[in-house]
Amino acid sequence: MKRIICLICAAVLLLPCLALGEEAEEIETIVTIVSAPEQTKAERPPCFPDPADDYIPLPETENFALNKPVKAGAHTDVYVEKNVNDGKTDTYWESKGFPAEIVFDLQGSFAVSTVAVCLNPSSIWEPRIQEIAVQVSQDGETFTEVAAAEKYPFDAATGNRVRIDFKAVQAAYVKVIFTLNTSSRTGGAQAAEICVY
Ligand SMILES: [Ca+2]
Repeated sequence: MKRIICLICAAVLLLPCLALGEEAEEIETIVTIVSAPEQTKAERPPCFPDPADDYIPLPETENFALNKPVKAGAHTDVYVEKNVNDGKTDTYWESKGFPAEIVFDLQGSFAVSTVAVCLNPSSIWEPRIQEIAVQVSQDGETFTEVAAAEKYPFDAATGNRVRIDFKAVQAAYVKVIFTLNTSSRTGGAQAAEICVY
């Protein structure tokens, strides 16, 4: 009796398998080959909102500080001052302590009215406040304050950038002075890019 029950069970279990096997043979295989796009980093589909729409806007005029000579005091680790005006927000300067001064030689006298300080826009860079003042000079020795020290909030939601506007003034040198950074990850000033317009 037991043997009969076992045979019936085996038949019940095998039947669906046999049926599936027959069906599998009938399925027509269709393969569509799609060429992969040239993609080296994460990209936003066009239908998604662009986070940059919420960034603090920067002037579209020439950035007089871009790739110009720059001097600063001691830096942290490998985060040297030449990273601060190389045009890339994924490289940055980090001072060793405060106050931290960084001076740009604009290699010419220009009418300037805005300094922008940018961190990497990635949200990995948590919100923080940095206290910043701006001075200008025509000879690189005597500087005049054009923007007094003020606390500026950096937030990835607005591009991790701040914009310091002041009355237009002729300047051949621009000094940016940092006196505070509330980030818990550093004891110094941080800037991925400093732009002068
Ligand atoms: Ca940079």
